[in-house]
Amino acid sequence: MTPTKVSDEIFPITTFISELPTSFVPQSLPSSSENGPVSRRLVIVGDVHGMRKSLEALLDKVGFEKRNGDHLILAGDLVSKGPDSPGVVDLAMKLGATAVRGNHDNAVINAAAEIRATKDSLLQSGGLTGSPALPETPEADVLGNTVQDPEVPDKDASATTGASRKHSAATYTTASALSTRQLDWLAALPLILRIKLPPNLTSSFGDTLIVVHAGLVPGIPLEAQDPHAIMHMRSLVRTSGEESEFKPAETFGEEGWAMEWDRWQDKLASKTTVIFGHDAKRRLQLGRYTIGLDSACLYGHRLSALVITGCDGEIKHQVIQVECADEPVVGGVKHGEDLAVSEWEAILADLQEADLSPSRVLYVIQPVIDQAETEMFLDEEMKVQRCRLVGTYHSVHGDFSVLGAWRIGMSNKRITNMANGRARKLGSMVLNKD
Ligand SMILES: [Mn+2]
Repeated sequence: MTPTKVSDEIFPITTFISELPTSFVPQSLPSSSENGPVSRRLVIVGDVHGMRKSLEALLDKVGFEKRNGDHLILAGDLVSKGPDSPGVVDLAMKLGATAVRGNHDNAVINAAAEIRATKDSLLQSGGLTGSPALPETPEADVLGNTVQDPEVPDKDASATTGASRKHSAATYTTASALSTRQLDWLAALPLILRIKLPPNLTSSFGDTLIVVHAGLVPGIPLEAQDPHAIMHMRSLVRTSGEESEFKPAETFGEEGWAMEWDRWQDKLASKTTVIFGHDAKRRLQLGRYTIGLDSACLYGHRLSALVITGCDGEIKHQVIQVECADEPVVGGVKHGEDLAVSEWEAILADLQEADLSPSRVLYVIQPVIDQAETEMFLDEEMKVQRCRLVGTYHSVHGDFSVLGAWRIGMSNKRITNMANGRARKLGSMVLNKD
């Protein structure tokens, strides 16, 4: 599962595997002391994606106290897509949190490096005259602002950058919003965090806890795990006659990689439990030796924390969740999720009644007006696809906002919808009949 697209390139890794300092590892402490409760808990949180208010609400509910020895760990994808990526990184830095790099964190630091390189080359060639960071970001695309759609790479932008865009608009926006200090902090995150649990405490986790963003392949030593797969994988494909029994895959598969991990751990004397995120579709996953914490806060569901504590000779854990406290990225159909033909038809039928009610945050749509077909970058998951521009219109809170040839249809066998950022637009994806 090596990166096949430029957008997936792995930003130079400072630390591949990091050990959590023992000072943060839960010990068997008395449940209270003279000065009140001593917590010293590990609080591991799934994909935050710039949802700062939700993270704050979750820490509040957990009763997080750094001065009592609580330590925050973030399972990657701290940034991108949500409303306040800088705020999330700020909070993580302020709390002295530990984190691992997610695929979106990786994309954002790549995009930031690209923006910097473009600026530098423009400066050198004398071509930079106080223009905004390039490639263009969708800053101007907030509600009621403009009818021009930045999702369609216009000729001017590519002429200026000298290259087509490698990342989604959301990635560039996030990269531009983060300070150098924040980007440096993100870039220094390890891909794997290892936590050796104290041998004098009994634990259902086994001897070792691992935090990664997406997953690990059973039967391969940590040192030999593939960096790209660690940040992207969701399932495993069984192989035969290969070095490893399994190949990691980004697709959801029939079951997640975690099921296989659990089966493998059952055969081992020394167990390792993996805490991960990245799989919003499956939401909270509680396996025997795997805990998936991406509970789709970005899409308006929940943000989850695994709270681990040492108490009475035991490592104990519980999951604490809050409902999303931020504006979710999309109200309605979820970003990137495929629509069945019948669902698509239902949406179109619904819209024919032109019932643009204020309770329905966003809409697109008009039936397809065939336009140019071209290779376009969709997002980090779908990468570059052969696409077709389609006619759309957008309504926000019931008001018509924009008419335009805006988004794209993938001209393969799927119908997909996409939405984008704070502009709350939903783009229609159409089926190519051939
Ligand atoms: Mn992810």
